[in-house]
Amino acid sequence: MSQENANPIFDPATECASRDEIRARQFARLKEQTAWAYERVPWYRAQLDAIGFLPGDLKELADFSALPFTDKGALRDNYPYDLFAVPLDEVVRLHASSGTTGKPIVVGYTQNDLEQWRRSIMAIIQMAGVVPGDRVQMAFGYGMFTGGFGLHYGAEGLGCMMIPAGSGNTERHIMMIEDYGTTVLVATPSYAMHICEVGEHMGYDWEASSLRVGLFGGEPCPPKLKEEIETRMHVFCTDNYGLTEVMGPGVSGECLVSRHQQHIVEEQFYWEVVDPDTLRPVPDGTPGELVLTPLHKEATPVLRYRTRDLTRVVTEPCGCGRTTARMDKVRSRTDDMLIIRGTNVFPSQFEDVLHAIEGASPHYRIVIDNEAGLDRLTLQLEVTSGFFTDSYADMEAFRRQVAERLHGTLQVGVEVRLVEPGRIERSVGKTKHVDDRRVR
Ligand code: DLL
Repeated sequence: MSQENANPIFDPATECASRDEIRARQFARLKEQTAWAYERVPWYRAQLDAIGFLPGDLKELADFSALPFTDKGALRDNYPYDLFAVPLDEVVRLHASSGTTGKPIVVGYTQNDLEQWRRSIMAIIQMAGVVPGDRVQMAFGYGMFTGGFGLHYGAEGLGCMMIPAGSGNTERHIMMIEDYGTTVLVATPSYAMHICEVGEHMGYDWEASSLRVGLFGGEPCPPKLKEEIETRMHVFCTDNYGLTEVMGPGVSGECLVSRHQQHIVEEQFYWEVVDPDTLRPVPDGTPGELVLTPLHKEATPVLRYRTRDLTRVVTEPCGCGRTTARMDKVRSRTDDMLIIRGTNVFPSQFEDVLHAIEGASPHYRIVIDNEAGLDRLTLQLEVTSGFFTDSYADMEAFRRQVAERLHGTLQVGVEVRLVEPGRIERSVGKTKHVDDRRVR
């Protein structure tokens, strides 16, 4: 699909500046952020003290790579507020995302953080061809997940009409698109595909629909899926990337020219790409793990956050006129985090839930596949021999209990299938708990 609309640049002064100007502005902000974290967060002070680094030692950009990384573990260990850099009465919003185990990781926003976030979103949605006056229908949930509120306020800020439908109830989404003349749909790509298929079954004519742009993100959008959504739903499908730890959505977005890469909002984020083994920076354009430092974060500043996302970043100017760096689509991670319908799930969370349930054996397999475009999560679980009975009612009650506990922890539905003791294949080497059958 072509996007005929004019695609003005949100802020030419920052998005079209020379590379030197961009890096110079980033360096000035990095100095501020490093001092902010050092002076206000004991954990950061201890990290920097441990290597004898004072914020004043940042004399040039290259010095920044001497700083230690921050990872999910640091956020987990400091749950919930120990990494906050402002008094809690200056925090006006909390969001959270799954931790590897037990507790989630929590981030906070001051009024100014929300304003910066709004600006990032305005930049990336305008890249995608969204203009003031567009009618934007939200299919992300409005909850602790950053996707709903983040994109909501950014789209409102740009002057769009927000339709806060929220997640779920697919038929109602289709009705709203038709009745309200929705022009932009915000969703995970897999949920967009599902909406498309449900519409087709209802006999909805996507070609005649008002829908023009898909603002998708929160999970990888493989090229095949993108192509399929564009052809069947007749929308211009754009992908945007972000993560809770550094802000939420709004880190990078796809413009109308560079369809396989995403412009990083460099006014807000300093990016580095490192070799995931040596953790040393790699030359521009070389694949590696993305490391991000938000440049304006007051409530929860983060220095050198290891995203675990694998990508490559190039800095040549883009045909759209922007000079901001572009990252390749993220297709894989260096850890075992799974993204199920936009929700982050770690196999270790299954482990923790099962460990606490009497009768659940340590032998299980997590199977992920797609049905009608939607990810489906199934747990095949062996029951311990002492617990296994022929009573259907007992086993069904047990199955339900496992499913409910998993749902409570993971925030996504899991179909639990019980199997007899000894049925899950034992492996000789590393046990493979996850069988991801999704087509990529
Ligand atoms: O998914 C933020 C977001 C919401 C981005 C809505 C875009 C739209 P988390 O729940 O913390 O935050 O998950 C972050 O999801 O490290 C990636 O592995 C993955 N991810 C997010 N967007 C994309 C994308 C939000 N467009 C983690 N392509 C990240 C590939 C993505 N992976």
